[in-house]
Amino acid sequence: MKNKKFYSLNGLIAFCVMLGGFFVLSTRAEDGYRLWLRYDRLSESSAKVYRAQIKFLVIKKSSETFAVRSELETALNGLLSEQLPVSETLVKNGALIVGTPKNSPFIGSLKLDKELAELGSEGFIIRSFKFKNLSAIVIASNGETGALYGAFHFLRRLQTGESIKNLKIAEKPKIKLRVLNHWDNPDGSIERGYAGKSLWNWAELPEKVDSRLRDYARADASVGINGVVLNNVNASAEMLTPEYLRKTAAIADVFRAYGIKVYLSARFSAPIELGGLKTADPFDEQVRVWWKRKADEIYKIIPDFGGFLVKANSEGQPGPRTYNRTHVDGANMLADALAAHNGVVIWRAFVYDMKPGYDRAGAAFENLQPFDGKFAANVLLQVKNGPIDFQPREPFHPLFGAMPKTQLMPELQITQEYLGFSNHLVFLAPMWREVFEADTHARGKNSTVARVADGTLFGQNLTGIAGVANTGTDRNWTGHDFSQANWYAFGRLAWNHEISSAQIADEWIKMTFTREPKAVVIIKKMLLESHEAAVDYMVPLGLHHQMWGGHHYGPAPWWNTYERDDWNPTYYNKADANGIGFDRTATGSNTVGQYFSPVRDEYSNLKTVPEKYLLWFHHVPWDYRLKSGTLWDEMALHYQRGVEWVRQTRKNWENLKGVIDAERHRAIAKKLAIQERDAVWWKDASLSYFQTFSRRPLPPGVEKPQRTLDEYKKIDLLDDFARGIGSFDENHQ
Ligand code: GCV
Repeated sequence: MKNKKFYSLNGLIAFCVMLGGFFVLSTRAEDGYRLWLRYDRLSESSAKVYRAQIKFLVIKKSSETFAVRSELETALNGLLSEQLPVSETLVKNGALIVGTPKNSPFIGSLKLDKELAELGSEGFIIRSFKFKNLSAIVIASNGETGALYGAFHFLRRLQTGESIKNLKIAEKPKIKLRVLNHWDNPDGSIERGYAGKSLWNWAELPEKVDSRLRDYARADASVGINGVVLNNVNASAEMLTPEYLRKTAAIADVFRAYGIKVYLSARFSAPIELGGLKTADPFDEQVRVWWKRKADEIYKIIPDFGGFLVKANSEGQPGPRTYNRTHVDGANMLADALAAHNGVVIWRAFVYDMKPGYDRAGAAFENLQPFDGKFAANVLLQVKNGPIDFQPREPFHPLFGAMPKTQLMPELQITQEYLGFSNHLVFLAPMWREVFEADTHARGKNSTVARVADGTLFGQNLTGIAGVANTGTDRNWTGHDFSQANWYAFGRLAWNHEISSAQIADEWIKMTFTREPKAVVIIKKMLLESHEAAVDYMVPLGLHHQMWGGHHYGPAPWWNTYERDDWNPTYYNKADANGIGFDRTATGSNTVGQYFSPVRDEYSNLKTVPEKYLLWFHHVPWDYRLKSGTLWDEMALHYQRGVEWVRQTRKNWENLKGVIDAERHRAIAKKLAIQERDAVWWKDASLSYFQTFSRRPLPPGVEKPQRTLDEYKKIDLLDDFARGIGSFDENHQ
């Protein structure tokens, strides 16, 4: 991708295009780098209204306030196209006063102590004040980070065209640790990364720190992300060497001003690899001492280090079970080493063993639920949203609700490993909301996954949420310009899981693309419908894990050659002459029994299981009657519907030509072309294969496959893609 400047004048090209009589707008070239923090000048009429209320900025000038001050100055000067005067103390009519009671005498005088104390150091208030002839807006928090979050919140109102009159806003995050997990390797590659190389340039660090890291931190802070695990959970011990710790410290120095702590994935066997010990047994005294010393060493150079993330005894990673110890033994040993420094251990529940005849969906529960109440106070158990592995749709993970004495931390995947990489437009907020809103019934009605996560269901204090990052060195950060929306949505939902997908989409569109009302409606529809459409053309009605082996791009429902059965799509679809689907009820694996009643009863019963989970829980005859037809016909129609959605979306996007800047419009149009091709491929390959069992014709309205099943089996869609339509990074050229 071409290297362009952050504020590229190069692309200041204005278009005036009439579109269907609706749109007359000017656009300028954009490369997506500025994300949702573009701060371009508002229309003169909006700017005028805001300028009447914001005449100057009152904020302390110190290194502690640098992040918030520079953001506000850049943003306000850009949005209002006026150089705002800045003062430390002079409070006059039209002042925007920002700070904490400690650094702002004016805020100190407002007697907000009790209110601010309740909101904590990350919470904030934004309030309009009137004193005699003076009106002012105050953004206040007990902490610098809260003031920064308040500033971003205020700026969002301006960017999205909201009123700033009579403000009375008080916010605090619902979840404490809002963490991105980067699966970045020391060599710069990213496991399941589809947007270039790692943002951390280990070879150049710590001497040279890429200025891009600050923009990354700004973007994170703007949505309230306060933690970043820098390296892959398939961890290299090298990350814990003094050399890499110095590099990590340099990154932490940049992030600190933005309220972001760094964490590292720790390789469990590091005492052997780095310490020369013979074992990594958590009960071995030398091992315990090694970790304690390592923790001391880390905190010496990174005093606010967050802690360790650990993938143990999973997919070949070392762990305590290698030494006949338990997950608790391993996690608590590390927790002990970090406790003195207030660090946490985030222990992953993504653990599954291959036993003959077993159901992978039940494995994490079997492995970890018995340890409820045994983990140390500074351990969080990180649980993927569903029981298998970030599939396009999964029912919620049965561990949610089942470990009331353990701090469960949902893990979401922002990067689209199973969802078309950075080629497909799939907005994930609706999928995540579906999980948050799922009712576990652990304590009767309204025992939602969200309430497990935010600690209100079981009264837990330490809470967290993780998202596997989708960023890289691509100029637009995420490969697909629309994938930026998933980074944004993760942060917004981590802050408050009650924000609707529609609101998140609305904010993001207005800040990232346009505030033109009709365009907003069109783009919002694209975003909000996209997840359901992707499920339709990939894995409708509860199918799962039907992707090509290894890279997981494109369909391969016939795949059965992996030694590990549970890596084979055939293990999951179980298609045969009788029907299709994984029986997880009492007549099958019975892992549905891991859910509380009445969820387990609802899912067990063919009559009551939601159609979206049908084939997740049941093996269903091809001629079984669903609400509107036989299973076979309905399945085929779902695939076709997904394809048609992409076609229609391409048309809708075409209609936005001239409304959206030319560069991003073109890039997205190319991605949508790829998505259409892939959706057709998914439909054709899947139906061709399943038809060999169903032996039924395609129902009317479903197009015939373009190739033979043999061809689909032979051609790897990802390879074909690389040879064909264009490489990942070409799109912005
Ligand atoms: C980081 C899936 C992915 C792996 C990933 C693993 C995990 O299996 O395919 O790439 O490893 O999940 O979450 O640990």
